[in-house]
Amino acid sequence: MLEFIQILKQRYQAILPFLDPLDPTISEYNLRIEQLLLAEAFLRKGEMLEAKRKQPLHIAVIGPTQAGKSTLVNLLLDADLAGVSPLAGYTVHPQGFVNRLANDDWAAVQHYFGRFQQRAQDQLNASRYDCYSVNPQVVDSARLPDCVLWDTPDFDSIDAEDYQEGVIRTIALADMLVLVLSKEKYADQSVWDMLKKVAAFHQPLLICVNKLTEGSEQIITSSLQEKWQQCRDDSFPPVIPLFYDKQAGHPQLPADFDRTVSKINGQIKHNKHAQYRQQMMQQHWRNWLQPVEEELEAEAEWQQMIEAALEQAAQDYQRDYLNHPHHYQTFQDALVELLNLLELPGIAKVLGKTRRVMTWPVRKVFQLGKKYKSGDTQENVLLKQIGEHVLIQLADTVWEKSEQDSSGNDWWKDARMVLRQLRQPLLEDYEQGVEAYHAEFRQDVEKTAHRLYYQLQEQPLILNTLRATRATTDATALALAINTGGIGLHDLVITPAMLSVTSLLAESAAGSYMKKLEAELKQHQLNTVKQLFAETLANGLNGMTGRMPHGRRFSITRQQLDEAEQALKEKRHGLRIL
Ligand SMILES: Nc1nc2c(ncn2[C@@H]2O[C@H](COP(=O)(O)OP(=O)(O)OP(=O)(O)O)[C@@H](O)[C@H]2O)c(=O)[nH]1
Ligand SMILES: [Mg+2]
Repeated sequence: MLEFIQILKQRYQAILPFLDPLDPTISEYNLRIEQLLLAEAFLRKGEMLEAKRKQPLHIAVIGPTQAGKSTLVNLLLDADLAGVSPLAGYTVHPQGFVNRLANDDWAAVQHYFGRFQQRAQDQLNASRYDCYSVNPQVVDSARLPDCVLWDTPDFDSIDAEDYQEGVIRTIALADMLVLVLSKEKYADQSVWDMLKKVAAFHQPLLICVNKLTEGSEQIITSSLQEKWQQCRDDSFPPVIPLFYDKQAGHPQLPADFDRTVSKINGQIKHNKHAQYRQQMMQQHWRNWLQPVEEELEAEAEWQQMIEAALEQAAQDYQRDYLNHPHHYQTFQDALVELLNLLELPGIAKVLGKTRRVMTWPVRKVFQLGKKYKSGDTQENVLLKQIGEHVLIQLADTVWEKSEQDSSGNDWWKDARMVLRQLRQPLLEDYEQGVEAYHAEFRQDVEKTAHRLYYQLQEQPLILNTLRATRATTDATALALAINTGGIGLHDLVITPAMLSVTSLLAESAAGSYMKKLEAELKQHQLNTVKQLFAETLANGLNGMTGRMPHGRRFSITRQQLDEAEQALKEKRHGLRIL
């Protein structure tokens, strides 16, 4: 699941720059990236908790810039370890400080921070925000329980967006939060936005209001409470006022601070972490995956369109060729071949010629301004037309879809563009495929003739009768009939010479075998043509999605999505056991 969330977040981040700056989806995508950052960190903490080893307490000090976070960290540690400065946005990396823990106790943070690099505190610099430090100097402060105390960057300064991932990672790592507000900053929207965001973590929290002047704490506390109730459902946390100690030069920590912290410590519910994670994931899941679903749906629709177009193409081919009484001639080709095998070459030659002559006018009709190759048979011309028709029809539908597309990911617009580029090479590839098919299928025609011939050899009576048959009409008469248009292609089978052969065959004991062979040849031809469609047209069209501009695609497969959803459900199941 963690991996899936990371991929999803990365895809959103990668797609953002491709969007039009005025596109309203940008703010929506930014929000999702933020939620995914939170989810990723939340899942990381979950992994950490599920590892058998006992984890130390992590406390994160968070707040707007210049609220005095680093100052409070030093105060709690009773040591000046965190950098304090009047420059806004001074702390820009998560920095951990260890109170009474052995190094081994907190070693798991390295794994938790993942791609973030651990550096020495003085090696942290603004050129890389994906770094953090854990100070090796172990302190012994009575103001805190044994823990790692984290100073964090702000979330409201100009550059805050650049280092927000570090803030979120540290917040999710923390078992407890200390929110530092100042008199000036407590009402800032950024504070309440952050509190709303991290509500899903269900961490106990403590609010410290810094830079207070005597007498103002009451008003601020009640204002805080009011604001809290507007943005959070859980109970209002303890508020600790911090007054400035001029003599000491830092705020004064109330004497009972450590007691307040241990009270909050008791509210940590690690056993509910999985449940809270689950709730968060389910709350956003559909929304996060909406553009992914749209992309997958568009892809699935595209697949269906291809399948439907090719199914229609196969039907057209059957209607206009295989089952067409005038156009179908493959089996006659087999019979001509049979005549050759029967050593009736004279008749075979005449019939072969007749066939060629007779297909000429048909070819002429089919040309319709387009130049087909001279060797093209009627079947080839038809197949090429079917291929063209498939591409025209798909391009039209894609164009319509792209005009109506409101999904925001422009899938159909990209598809339209790619299809336009792909159409010509795809068509050329297909036409070559048609010719190759035709040449190769010749072998199947010959095979059929041979099968018929072998069958006849077992029936010498028919064979002899066939051999004895002589063409009763001479070739001149046949040619005359053709030239005067008195004979059609469909009549070929009943030209006198053919008639004697086919009727003899049909009426003989070999008749049903001949019919069976014809049906088989037809079926085989249909399958071969379907395969031709699949290997050329379908392959090319399916491959189109891979050629679409990758930058704007989520490219998450249905399988990845299904597996992630399964993992989400399984977790829920596991929780019931808990
Ligand atoms: N007057 C007054 N100044 C304070 C108090 N607490 C902190 N400061 C000063 O406020 C400035 C900011 O303090 P920091 O602790 O660095 O604040 P921060 O929240 O860590 O700020 P960033 O790291 O920039 O986000 C420093 O100059 C502190 O000395 C206080 O209670 N009163
Ligand atoms: Mg700081």
